[in-house]
Amino acid sequence: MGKKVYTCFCTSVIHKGHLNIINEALKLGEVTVGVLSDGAMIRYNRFPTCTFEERLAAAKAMDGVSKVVVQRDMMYDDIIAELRPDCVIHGDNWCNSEAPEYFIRQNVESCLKKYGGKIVDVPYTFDPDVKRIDDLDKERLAMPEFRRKRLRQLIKMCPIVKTIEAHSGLTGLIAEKTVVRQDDGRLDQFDAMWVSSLCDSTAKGKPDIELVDMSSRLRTIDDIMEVTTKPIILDGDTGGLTEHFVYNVRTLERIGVSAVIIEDKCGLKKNSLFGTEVKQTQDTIENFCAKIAAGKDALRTKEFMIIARCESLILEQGMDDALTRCHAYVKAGADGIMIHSRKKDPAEILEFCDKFRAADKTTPIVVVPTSFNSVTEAELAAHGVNICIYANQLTRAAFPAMQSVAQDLLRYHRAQEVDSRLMPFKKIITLIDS
Ligand code: SPV
Ligand code: MG
Repeated sequence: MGKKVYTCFCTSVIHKGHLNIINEALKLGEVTVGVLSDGAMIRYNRFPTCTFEERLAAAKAMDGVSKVVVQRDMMYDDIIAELRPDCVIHGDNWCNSEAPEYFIRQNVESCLKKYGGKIVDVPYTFDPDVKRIDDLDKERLAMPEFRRKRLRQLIKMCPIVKTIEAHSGLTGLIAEKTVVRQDDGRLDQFDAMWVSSLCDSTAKGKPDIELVDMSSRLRTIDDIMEVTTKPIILDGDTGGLTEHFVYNVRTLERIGVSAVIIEDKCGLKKNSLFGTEVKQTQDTIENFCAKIAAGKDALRTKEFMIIARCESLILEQGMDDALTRCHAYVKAGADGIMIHSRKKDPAEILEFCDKFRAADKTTPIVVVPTSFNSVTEAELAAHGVNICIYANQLTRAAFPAMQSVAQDLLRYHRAQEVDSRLMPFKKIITLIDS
């Protein structure tokens, strides 16, 4: 009797390379194909360009495959325990100790070792057709119709959508390409990007008072979009005049932004992290609801999200005011709410989330844990939060590093003393696709 052979597919498009693996697998015995679940695929690799059901159907349609199963985790412990295959077959790209998949190979090896199973590494198919198909699949993800809907898809797929600030092509590339291996060996990456008014203004050397106008914000978004595929949430400040907001949401929707978050302040906007130290005025519920409703009315897709940000806790107006406002904003059509706080202790935010969720089970909640930074993503998710935004950490990391290098160049009148703190350009350009 032939051997039990297992291979897992983590792809939206089946090409020559996959067919080659199946052919090699068939030479060994009876082939079971695992299709990686959406949740595992988005942490491991690229966001799928087709649905899970379509990926499953494509695997079932392959000649010679005896069985198709769902692999729910990027690690193989559960699936190997369930199937006990004699061998797991995979492209030999995972043999490269620099590749993120290398640790997955190690995981497979240790799972198989328990009962004498083997890994079969098949030479990776380097072929111009395969590369072209792969490039096309990636490029598709950057197109507005794919990128725009991706935030709503992620909210359904992820326990919490991990979002990081980007304000340039380079920070966009960091958001797009940073992948880490967790202690448990699993890979992780960010899901989405936040184009912060604070960081976009700071990058331009300007205060965060809605001085950087929409044309300039769109230029920043375009720079990011040119080199990334992940969805974008724009910090829309107050949304400006309703008469302008209705035009701006249409532009954002058309270019493929996924969401705009507007805050319930009016007059000269100051950054929320100043709280009551500066004069800030909250809009009336009535006016802000009218702005949300007008924005929703202007949209042409069901994909783009208008998220209402409530400043009641920042402006010390109390929990009840925050809850009343957020429920009213949802009633006016908001697709999500963002609640902000500048307390160090996350208790206030968590209390809000619990109370909001008690009355509204579905509307997405967004938080920005800058001040209450001890809270973990898992805790936020347990309190019903859907999107966690790391709103300014990249800017705050880069600024002191650049400032101290500038000071030392002036201090030593040469560059040698700073060199050990610098990344070689050769390494930086590995981020950039050529
Ligand atoms: C931003 O990043 O610009 C924000 C979030 O609006 S905060 O700075 O915390 O107000
Ligand atoms: Mg802002």
